[in-house]
Amino acid sequence: MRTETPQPIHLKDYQPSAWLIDRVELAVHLDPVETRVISRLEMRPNPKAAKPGGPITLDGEALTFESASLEGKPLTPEQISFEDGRLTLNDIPSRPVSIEISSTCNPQANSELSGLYLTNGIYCTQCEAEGFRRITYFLDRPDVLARYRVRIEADKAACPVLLSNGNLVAGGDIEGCDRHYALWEDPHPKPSYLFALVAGTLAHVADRFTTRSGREVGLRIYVEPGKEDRCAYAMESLKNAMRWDEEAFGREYDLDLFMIVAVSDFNMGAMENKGLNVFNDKYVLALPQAATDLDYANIEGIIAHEYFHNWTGNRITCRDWFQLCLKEGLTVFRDQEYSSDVRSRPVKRISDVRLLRTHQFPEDAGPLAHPVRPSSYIEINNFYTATVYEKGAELCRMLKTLLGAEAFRKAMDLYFERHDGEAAAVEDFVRSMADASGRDLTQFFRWYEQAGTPEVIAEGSYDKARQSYTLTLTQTTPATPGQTVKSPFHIPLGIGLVGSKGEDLPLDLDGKGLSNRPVIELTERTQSFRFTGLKERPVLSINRAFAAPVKLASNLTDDDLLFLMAHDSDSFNRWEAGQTIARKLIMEAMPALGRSSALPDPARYAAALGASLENPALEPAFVALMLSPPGEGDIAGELGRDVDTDLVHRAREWLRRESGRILERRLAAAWQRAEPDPAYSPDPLNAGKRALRHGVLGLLAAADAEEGASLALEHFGQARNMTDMIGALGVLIQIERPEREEALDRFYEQHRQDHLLVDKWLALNAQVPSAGAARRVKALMGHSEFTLSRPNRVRALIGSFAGMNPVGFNAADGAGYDLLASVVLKLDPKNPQLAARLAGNFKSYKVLEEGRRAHAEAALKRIAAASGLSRDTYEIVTRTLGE
Ligand code: B3K
Ligand code: ZN
Repeated sequence: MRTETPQPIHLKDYQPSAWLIDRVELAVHLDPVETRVISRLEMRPNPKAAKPGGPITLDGEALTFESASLEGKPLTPEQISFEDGRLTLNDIPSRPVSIEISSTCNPQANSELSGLYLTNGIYCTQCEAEGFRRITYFLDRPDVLARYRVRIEADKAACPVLLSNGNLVAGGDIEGCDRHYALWEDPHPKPSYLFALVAGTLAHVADRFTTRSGREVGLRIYVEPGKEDRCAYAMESLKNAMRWDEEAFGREYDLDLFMIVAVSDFNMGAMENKGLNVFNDKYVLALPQAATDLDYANIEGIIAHEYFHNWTGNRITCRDWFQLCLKEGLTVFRDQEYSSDVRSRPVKRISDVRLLRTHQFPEDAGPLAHPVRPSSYIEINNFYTATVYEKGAELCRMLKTLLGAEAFRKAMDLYFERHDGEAAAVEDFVRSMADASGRDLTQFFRWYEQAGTPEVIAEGSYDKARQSYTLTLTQTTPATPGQTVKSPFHIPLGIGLVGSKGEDLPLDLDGKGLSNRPVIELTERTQSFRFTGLKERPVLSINRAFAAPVKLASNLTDDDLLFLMAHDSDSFNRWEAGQTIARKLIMEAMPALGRSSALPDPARYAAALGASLENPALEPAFVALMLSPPGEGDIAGELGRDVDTDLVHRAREWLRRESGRILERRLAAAWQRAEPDPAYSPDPLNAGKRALRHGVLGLLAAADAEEGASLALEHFGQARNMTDMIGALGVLIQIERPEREEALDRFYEQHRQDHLLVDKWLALNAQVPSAGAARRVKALMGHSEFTLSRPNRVRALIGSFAGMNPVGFNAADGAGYDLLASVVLKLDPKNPQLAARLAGNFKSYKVLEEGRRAHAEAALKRIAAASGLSRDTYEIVTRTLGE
């Protein structure tokens, strides 16, 4: 329990450790309530420290200390002191020493799921960011890299499988008892956050991979016995990712064994521990009748992400936690590129931008805004954010855009060559980019240090007499907490000038051809670009492929946007044009709905959607994305203040309803046309056809609730795979009709045996967009299936409610906020990481209209006033309130 106000840690205070650890030998005696860890550390003073050597202070948390010795000699009580869980060993000579420490921990009591814990009878660890200190006393910081040898000993019957990082070097029974042991050795030095240990009753599937240079790698996926038949897709994904990293980045795997373990209780998606990835089982297990197309895509992407960390994160790790984006942003970028290569690039790009707009833009616009590389934190686990991950990936993408593919690859090679085996900083990465390309990236570096989403205004004008087109770009970035003044960013923007037949016109920028790499660079606050040799007025297509994570406004007319929607050769901007028109229509509809004055006319927008529906050249998944207008959070962000979430919802529904009505016949035809192969396959084409059908069904239902509900119920009843089932339910939950409850009940009855499907059922319930949603969620919290002890359950019910149900969560009476506050308070003592993450759902409360804002603020204050709040929740709540 916390007694004092938590203090922030600052980037500027970074100091190298006074001691280094070269080797670690752990002996772990597993026991549910008293696991003993004896650790032998080979340590030496760090020559790079300001004061090498001196007393050794080791991090520790929730440990029971037993003894410590120096070179075999027990340390006396006078030589040992404790402060805030940390252990200090005094009188240590300033030379290489060997320290041995014995301590115990209690896995069964570990509800935080950080350190060593038990889930479904399986021992499992999670050490990132600072969980290793909950297993043994250690220099638990990422710039201390050591070689590990781990001996695990456990009851044979309870734990037939004993796993740790690296290669298995020995194992066997222990005479005279029911226990056995395994000895693991990891030849690669690693920081403690990459340590892992798993033990229990697990089955596995095995495969092999031969690397480009001929190394034979054994691949294993461990799951609960009986689930082996659900691992095939994950295994294929792993092999594809391994091959891709060799081809795209020249990176090979470096151990004889690569293991993945799927567990059902995990604080996040997955963890890249060296050679032993631990996964939330929802990102491993898949069968057509139990996983959706989206699940398949997530499995593919997350398996790849964790695997790619082996180079970006593990071989080159982070100097300190402020550098988190160095591994996370870069690895997200790599997994996005991988998915783009094995699936559809435009569809992946659009999906990623939608995610950025839903999660990162609001973060950047609210009280929790922080730079991609933050300069201070109270609890590092609060910084595994959309900004560090998704915006961090955008920065890597912009570097690639600025350098070009070839120079970017050279720069990546240089980065690996220079920093392999090191704990690096963001500066090292950007320096490799600059050195390999000869580009000055000084201004670009601001992207890492300044928070907030830049707003770019693009104004173009055509001069017929001169046959030139002048584009004036202006950038501004709103103030964010602690950063009131912003300097201009270095912004690369993909550009096209589209001729009247839809063709890309040659780009002649001040006499310089741009056609090879059609990218312009905005570095000033305002800058003009003049294109010449244009015989007709072109239509501007700017920020193609969403090269820069900015908000864009332009003087494009509705005609221009409709034209781009039909003709732009850049698929992203084709989709974006539709989004821009839809956003405008929704914004215009809002005051009209409020006052029942004249509504805008969506006919031309709907007609353009209709044309996309019938264009055989477009991939179904792309058309599905076209059909969906910007999300409610996106609209709220655009409004920026006094948001009435009900009105936003009504306006968006109005547009969907009108579009559905106008297109009714054409939608019905598309429904027939998009029928996928009857045998389920999760491949992008068939998945796209299903996505399109569900998009179509959604619009039909928006147009006619009765018809829509019956069609959706029929689709639900006939569904032969989980995607169709969830697709139908996703439509039904939007409709206030008895079919909704019928389908939800049937789903539960059919699938109550499968915990991943119970989670889906809870999540669907949580997303029913009604003012009474909080009541439904509260009732489900009393359901026998619900427990606060399982993160997936909590995220499914509470996370979906607060994060994906804007109408329900923001109900005008404040019931949604009260519910969330109560859950956060109950959860905080058990699992502070998860509690803080849920509390993050208040991040946009300041844009709400007065009544809602007051309710949300009261709920936040109720949390803030609680005594003994965790550092995690304390930090989120106080920052959100702006205290
Ligand atoms: N590196 C982990 C996340 C750890 C989160 C710690 N609170 C998974 C990933 O990004 O690959
Ligand atoms: Zn990651």
